[in-house]
Amino acid sequence: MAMTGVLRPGHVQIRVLDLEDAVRHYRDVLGLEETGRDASGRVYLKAWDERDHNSVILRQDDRAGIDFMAFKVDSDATLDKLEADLRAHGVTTTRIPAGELLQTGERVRFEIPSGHQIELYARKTFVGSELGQKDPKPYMAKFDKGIAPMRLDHALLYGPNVDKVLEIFTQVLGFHLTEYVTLPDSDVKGALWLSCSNKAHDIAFVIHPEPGKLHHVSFYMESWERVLRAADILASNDVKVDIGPTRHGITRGGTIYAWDPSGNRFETFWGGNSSYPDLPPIEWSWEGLGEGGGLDVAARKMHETFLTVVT
Ligand code: M3P
Ligand code: FE
Repeated sequence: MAMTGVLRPGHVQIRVLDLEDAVRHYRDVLGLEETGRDASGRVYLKAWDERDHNSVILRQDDRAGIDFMAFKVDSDATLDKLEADLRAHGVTTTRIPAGELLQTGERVRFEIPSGHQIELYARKTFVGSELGQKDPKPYMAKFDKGIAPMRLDHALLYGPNVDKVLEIFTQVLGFHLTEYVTLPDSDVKGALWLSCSNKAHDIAFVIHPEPGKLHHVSFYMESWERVLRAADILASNDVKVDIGPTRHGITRGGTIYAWDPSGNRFETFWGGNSSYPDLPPIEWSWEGLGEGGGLDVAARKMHETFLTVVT
């Protein structure tokens, strides 16, 4: 598949209650690399297999949650075109100047009907991975520091108007719907998994009365074995685990959900289906999500925290 338009999740800005506690978590327990700090005090990090300067930005605030999630697009021309397409669809956009985030070009920011701030950008400084671009080794011992995911993978966001969000992502931004859950006794799609790539999902939504909420930010693990190793690291650092290790029926990915020190949920995720835009999406019923193992294949039940604990 030729990848054009929107390429991948590029960065998330996460609000944390105590910056240095959060840095200890994201850098030392999760094992991301700190790549910078800016004048406003925000901390920038990236995972070992990412080549652009940053993918996670931590901002201290008195309220946890997500400020915005951004997607990298393939060119400045695509950025201009998608901005025009969003406006034609009735979405208000604003331009944030290059450099407002370290090593990151101009961003187009817009609010989607679920109350989340989404951004598109075309440029971020290529810093490379420590493995290099020529004849790279597969592995470095230092990648064993912490959980050490390969990359930022996706986020699951909670908010209202999921039907309108589906329209924007599929009709304007070129995503395809990979899986969805219908609400009890209805055809209404209450949860969506959306991909701009060949992955099982790059962003997902669950319907929720309060706008702009974060369910989790997900990091991609190299193997199921590394997810199990993550469970040991979480336990030895007294990190509170929500669910797992188990497998999601939806996406078929291996998973652990756990909480950062501010109560933001994160996921260590491995595997998952491939997706293609020509394939019809997989449908899950509400019972399928719970007892059918959509959420948790091993426990085959709905976990109350899945629907109620968000930041
Ligand atoms: C995911 C996710 C669920 C399946 C989820 C798959 C929640 O990767 O978004 O956590 O049923
Ligand atoms: Fe996830």
